[in-house]
Amino acid sequence: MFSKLLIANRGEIACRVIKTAKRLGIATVAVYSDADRDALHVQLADEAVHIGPPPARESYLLGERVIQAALDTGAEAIHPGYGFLSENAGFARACEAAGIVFVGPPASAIDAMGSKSAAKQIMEQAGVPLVPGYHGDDQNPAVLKKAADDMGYPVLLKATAGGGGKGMRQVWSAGEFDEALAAAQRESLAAFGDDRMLVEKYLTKPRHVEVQVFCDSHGEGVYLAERDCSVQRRHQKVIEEAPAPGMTPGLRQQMGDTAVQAARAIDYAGAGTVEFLLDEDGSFYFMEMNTRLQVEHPVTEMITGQDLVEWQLRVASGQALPLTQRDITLKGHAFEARIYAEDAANDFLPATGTLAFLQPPEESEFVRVDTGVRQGDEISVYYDPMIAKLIVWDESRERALQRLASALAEYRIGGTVTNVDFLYNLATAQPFRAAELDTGFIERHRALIFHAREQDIAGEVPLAALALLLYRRQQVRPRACLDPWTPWASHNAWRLNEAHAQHLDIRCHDQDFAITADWLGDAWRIHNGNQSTVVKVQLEGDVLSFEVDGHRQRGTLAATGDSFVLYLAGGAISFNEVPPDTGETDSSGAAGGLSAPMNGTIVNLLVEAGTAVEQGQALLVMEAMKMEHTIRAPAAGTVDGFYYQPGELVDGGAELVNFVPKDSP
Ligand code: MV4
Repeated sequence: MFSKLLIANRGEIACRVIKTAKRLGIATVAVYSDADRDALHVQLADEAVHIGPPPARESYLLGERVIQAALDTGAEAIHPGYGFLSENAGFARACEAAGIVFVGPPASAIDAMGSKSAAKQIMEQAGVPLVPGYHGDDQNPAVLKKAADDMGYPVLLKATAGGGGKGMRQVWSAGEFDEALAAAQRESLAAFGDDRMLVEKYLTKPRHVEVQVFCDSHGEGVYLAERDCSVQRRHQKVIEEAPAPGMTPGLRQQMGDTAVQAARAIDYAGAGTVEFLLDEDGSFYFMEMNTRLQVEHPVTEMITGQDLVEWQLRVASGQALPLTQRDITLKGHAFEARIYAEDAANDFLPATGTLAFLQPPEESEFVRVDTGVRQGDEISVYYDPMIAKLIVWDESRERALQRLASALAEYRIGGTVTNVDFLYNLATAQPFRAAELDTGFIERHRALIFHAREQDIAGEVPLAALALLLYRRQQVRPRACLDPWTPWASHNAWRLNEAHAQHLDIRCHDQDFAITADWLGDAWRIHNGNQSTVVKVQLEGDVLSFEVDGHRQRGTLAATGDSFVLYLAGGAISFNEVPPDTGETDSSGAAGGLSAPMNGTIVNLLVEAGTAVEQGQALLVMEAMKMEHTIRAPAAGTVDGFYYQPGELVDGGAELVNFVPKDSP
């Protein structure tokens, strides 16, 4: 076994690999970019090597720097995690050439699976079932049309050079084939520089079921059951589970043996995943093989009781597989939900910001949180905005799903927008509970999943106001006051000849509430308009215990700047104090500058300073989260100037443009 391992990755997977390495007594070396100088994976590793500026292409993707770091620190092996260099055959070869073990499959296996169409041809020769279709080199439209007619409609046109859902087009009848083919070829040529097509029978409600395989260097290969990853959005997995609902032992063995057969076809070693499309009639077809440890591997670990990173390290060091096929037993059911800083209500726009408040659910034998961030960390613009993977297990799917819903309800994150509410809606949607899974699930149940939580504003605002009031008092707790009885130290709003009343103006969901809180001696009467509520409250640390008419509940207040989120049993309520009206223009850009929606880089200024512009006219382009954002004029007016030049980094909220509306005085 290795004595020192370098992890060529960052975030949760780097932390996860380090955890297993430590447990095995293996010293660990992390690599980090400027943006990750204080990251959790750097803190967890025994050593760490700086490898470059934040952009991955200038740091984590520079194989030679990673290898040099391993050589400089005496690491005998490199674990690539997933993404980055994990499926880069050239990097695997470079490790080998440097005398360093690449914890993964042979470079030849990575190459073999790198091209989707070549992979299909290899699998076809190995007797692995493919979706009925035409994968030939003859691209004569008449040949493609005949193949479609022979297999029957609907068919799916797939760009040979495509993948991950890109370059696919459904054709529902012979009459529309020619036009669809021409369009698909044009799109493929534009996207991939290659217009070759394959034609497949279109499976209208398939499931994405993938099999975890493991092969050692002694010719042994096993499968560790399957995972259902059908719930995807734009080909990104959202929630994964193991085992696949409705799987029978017979079908599991059939798919497992086929997956191992696929691995053997390319002399595989290490952890691999064979992805299948599972049709409604139980037939299954090879889709692709991933030559890395998958993001969702923890659900397999939870039902098999195996540590797949330990298996990887043992196999990479030449050991035999820890278990034979008959030794692998399954117990219970597991789910994984990917917690992201993204705005589900805004087409999942990636979000950035500081994790000013981060309170994951408590971990136990039932709940596991794999994360690479801590409270106070920044969600960077340079990398995938994953906050954590929430993994749950229990003895049945129903109980595991209940745990998932509870754990999501307890996941408290303040400072950036997240997809937690979206995941909660998904996990509690009746069709999901009924395991009515197929790759179209999210699209089909949009209304169920994308609804905003019914907010009981009237019931929650009084609690929010009280939480704020107590929070404020905590903030002004007297410093080492010499006289504990001084009236200045009292916080019960006592006033001479006046009721003990406190006033708060809070804004919640664009509504303003003028709240008065009267201290009654053992409780508060909260006046909200013509409603009043008597609330008993206790503050223990950052946990508030409320009681209203005998109903008691706990809440946690997250303060991020002058914004607040009160997390209650039934959900969260966001609010802030209404700023006093100082007569200044608001910062929404109606006057003064326009602010950056998130951290990013200025790409291009589209107008000259001093230019008169129309409302909606594009003024500049910035890049963030690998996406371009156009900043537009909020009204007709004049651009007096820009505060940043192309290439400059800007923080979220920074004013970018000095804009003067047309009708301003
Ligand atoms: C299909 C299909 C239906 N019929 N092939 C999407 C990306 C790539 N992995 C293959 N994909 C599909 N191929 C045939 N003949 C439906 C999909 C598909 C899909 C597959 C797995 C997971 C999610 C998906 C989402 C949309 C479409």
